[in-house]
Amino acid sequence: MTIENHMSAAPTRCALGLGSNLGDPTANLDDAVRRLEATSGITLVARSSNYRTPPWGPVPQDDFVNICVVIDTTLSPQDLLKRCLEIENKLGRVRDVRWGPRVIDVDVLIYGMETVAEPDLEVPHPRMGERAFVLIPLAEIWPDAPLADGRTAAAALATCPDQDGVVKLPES
Ligand code: PH2
Ligand code: MG
Ligand code: MG
Repeated sequence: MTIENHMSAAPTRCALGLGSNLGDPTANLDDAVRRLEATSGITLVARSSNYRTPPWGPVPQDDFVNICVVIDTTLSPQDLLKRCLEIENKLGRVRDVRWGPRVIDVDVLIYGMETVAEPDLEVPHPRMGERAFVLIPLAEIWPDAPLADGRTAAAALATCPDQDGVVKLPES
């Protein structure tokens, strides 16, 4: 074993949030998860149920299907972001309306205990603590996930508004 191999960094536990409201949302999510799993340097640890969620934000649009996944990765935060964007592009994501409809969105929510504050990447995700469409799937698979404000996902969910519209979909 080379020194490089011997010294290779331990993987970091991360959470990703995925959403879709164009085309066949559950098929798009499955496709994205398959591509994440097939990525060298990423191991899938857990995938949440699918949740139908009312659109959050200023743009009137169809309901989303949202999930979260937990992964272990040896990729850096920037390389993980790059891979997420690559998967979005492969699935045909077009970036037009901010907060508007999308074939697939893959967001880096949590990267270990690290804080990243870069123009293109903020981790932990700054708005996840108030969003039921993120916290409900995340708390299902990683209730102790550490948010930016020091709360866990489960604790944030306990005071999170807009939970009523989020519906767990049957397994397909
Ligand atoms: N993503 C948005 C805007 N609004 N609403 C729901 N329900 N789910 C999303 O994933 C979502 C949204 C922009 O990232
Ligand atoms: Mg995004
Ligand atoms: Mg998003």
